[in-house]
Amino acid sequence: MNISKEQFKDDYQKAFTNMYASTLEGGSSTQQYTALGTLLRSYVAEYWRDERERYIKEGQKQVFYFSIEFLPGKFLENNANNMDILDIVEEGCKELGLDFDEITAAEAEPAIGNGGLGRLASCYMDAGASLGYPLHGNGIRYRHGLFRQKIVDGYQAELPDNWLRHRNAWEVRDHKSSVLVRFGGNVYLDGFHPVYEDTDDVVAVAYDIPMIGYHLSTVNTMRLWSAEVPPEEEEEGLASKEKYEAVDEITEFLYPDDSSYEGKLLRLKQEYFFVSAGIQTIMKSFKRYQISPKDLSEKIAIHINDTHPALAIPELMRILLDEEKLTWDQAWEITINTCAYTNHTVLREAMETWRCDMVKKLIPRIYMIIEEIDRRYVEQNKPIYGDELVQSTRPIQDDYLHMAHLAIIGSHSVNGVAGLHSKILSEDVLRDFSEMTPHKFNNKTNGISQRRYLHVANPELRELISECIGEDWLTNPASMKVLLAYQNDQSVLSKLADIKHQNKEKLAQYIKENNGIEVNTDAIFDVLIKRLHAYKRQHLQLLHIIHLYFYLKDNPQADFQPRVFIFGAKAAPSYVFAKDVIKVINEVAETINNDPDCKDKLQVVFIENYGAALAELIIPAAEISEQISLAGKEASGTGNMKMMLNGALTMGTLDGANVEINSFVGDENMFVFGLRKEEVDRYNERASYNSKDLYKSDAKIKRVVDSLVDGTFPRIQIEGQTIYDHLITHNDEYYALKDFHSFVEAQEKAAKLYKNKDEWNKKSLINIANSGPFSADYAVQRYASEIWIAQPKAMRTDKSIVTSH
Ligand code: 73E
Repeated sequence: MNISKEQFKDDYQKAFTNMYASTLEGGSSTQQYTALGTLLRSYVAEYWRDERERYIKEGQKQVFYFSIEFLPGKFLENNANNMDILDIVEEGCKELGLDFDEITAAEAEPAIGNGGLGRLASCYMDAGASLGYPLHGNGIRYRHGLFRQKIVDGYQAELPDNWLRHRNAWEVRDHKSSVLVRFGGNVYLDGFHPVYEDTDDVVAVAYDIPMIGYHLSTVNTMRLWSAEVPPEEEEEGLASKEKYEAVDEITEFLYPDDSSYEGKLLRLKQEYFFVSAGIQTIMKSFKRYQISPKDLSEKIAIHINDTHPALAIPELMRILLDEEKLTWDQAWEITINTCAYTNHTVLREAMETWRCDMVKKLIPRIYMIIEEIDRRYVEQNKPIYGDELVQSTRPIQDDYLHMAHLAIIGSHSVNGVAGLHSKILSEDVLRDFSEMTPHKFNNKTNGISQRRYLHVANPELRELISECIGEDWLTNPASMKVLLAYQNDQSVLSKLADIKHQNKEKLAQYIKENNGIEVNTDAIFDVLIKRLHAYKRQHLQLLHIIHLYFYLKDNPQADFQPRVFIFGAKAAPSYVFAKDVIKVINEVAETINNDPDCKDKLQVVFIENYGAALAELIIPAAEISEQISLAGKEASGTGNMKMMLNGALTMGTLDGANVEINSFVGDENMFVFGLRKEEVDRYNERASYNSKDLYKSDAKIKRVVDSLVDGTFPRIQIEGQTIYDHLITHNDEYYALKDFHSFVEAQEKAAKLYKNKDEWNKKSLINIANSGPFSADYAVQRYASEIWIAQPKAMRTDKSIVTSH
């Protein structure tokens, strides 16, 4: 975008005064942020509108990404960067006497996602807009995002996240796009026509946020829905207090569970609410432009991100049947051709199933349609595939609705999110489906936004890379490979090390201010940041740290490679094991950080309230990227890609996308350890793993595990016992003890390598150079060309958007 600094400063001052009737310098940083965000949004407003109209006029195929979570991170810097005015904004603020860092800090993070799933959706929004694809988000505007985590006495406490307190500068409430969503009541068919009685209606109000592409390629829309009482009910005084409360509740908060599922009615309501609102809107706009529903799958694609939006399938059927009056067969063909589904997990506890009586009561017409989908599925497939296969794959089984089955049956494409994960889906978890419809199954390895995680989060590294290889990599990340030519260039390697050190200093400063701990910035920064879950095995790292602690206590004079272990993780509030792991980490940290034998050698930091915003501070400072899930459990992971991009070396099992990282960089540039997936399967099949035997026969393991319960670390009686029981009494479900020695060895290898700085820096550079293929841009291109069959717009070459300001 073309704008001068002077013009920007002028606009900013005016915008501030318009908004707050006072002067910019006297405003609070929150006000300064809000006015700045609003101003930048106004810069793209006309272009945003024009792009929406252009898509329709040109009849370009639109893609709607339905996701119950988005995790966009902060908007300001990323949007300014994509508008090519980040420097102008930064310098302009400075010249106006404002502190840009304070302004960016004042932006509330929209924590409307839990972790990887939501963050992936947002990376894809960014990539879609940057490449000029008409890719729009459809989700929920939760008034409260994921809880704010506070550590109190080592325990996680959960505080409400009121991210909308100061309003969201980027959103536009579009009440004219409101739609009615019907719940409950009775439905019966009068011929083919459904008659509704006594329904409980809710209005879905649209809030649109612009998704601004890099170099302003295009501006797409992320539409988030908020529930309100229908205005007619309000005006006629028909709505009771209970009704207001029940409606408010629908979009009040995000369920705080990651990779797990609870069959709560409210969650089902949320799912139908945003899906119905989204599908109705899509259909309405097509009517407005007189596009025949028969052409739907040529004009739009609907992406179902995990099973939460799977009701899009029967909802689309409902509209095609009840409103468009198509036959079942016509409607079904259109639905399948329009919808595609991504699976993100193989964990049993994350598989959504709903009690049929619940679905029937909440959304009776939708349930009728699901029953019919099920009936026809059995009728048509039994003669071809036999009873066994059909029974195991039908959507309704034993009075439960299986959402993954519905999603697969109603979609033309089913993909996993990394090579290994997709293989597990088609050969194991979804084998019956892939036998019946192999053509639907495919892999789309996840991708990340290099703009956010490198260009914006680590500008010094961006500069260094551009100094070496020019600027092509900014839009063509595969060409980062050219950087390999510098792997023996001492001057580049030492600049790389300096940048890492500066980023470590920045993080150390944050840790000092927030944890009161002064960490040794010459130590290895060993980082484990992700949601807390037993399968991700934060407790394995904990055991390793305790092992090092004992080593130092036994050998206080040993030549020990200093280490700072950094954790960041939220636990679902009802997940006892996960919460107990947090407590134990904090108490182990307390003991170690206060032990003079460990001073400047071994330090443990738990960073409170880890989320998308803190990730951007921590990732550039990471030297070891911990990706230590049990093989076969982590579908992909994306933190692994982000840390690799910033030059960290992966310490990982052959799980999820670690396998692809390994294939790009080779064994010599990462630390692979642990059981392979096949080995885990073998132990499971034969039930031949006995953690208690291992514990009894292995003195090192025994000592470490016993320390959880023998008072070595005070104040963890109950919590230490939980982990002990998990490991010993309940047979160590995730094989942490089995992988312990292999992990310790890999860690020792890393410590040894770190002493050779040149070698380490070289490997770091090799990791950066090989991270290009993980760009979300490529992932979105693959989705577009292989699943959505959507085209990007022809790109402008001049890159200049001139605003009317
Ligand atoms: O491996 C990650 C993956 O990188 C996976 O665990 C995560 O999705 C990421 C993006 O593909 C994920 N989250 C959920 N399922 N898989 C999930 C399930 C239910 C609620 C919230 C999140």
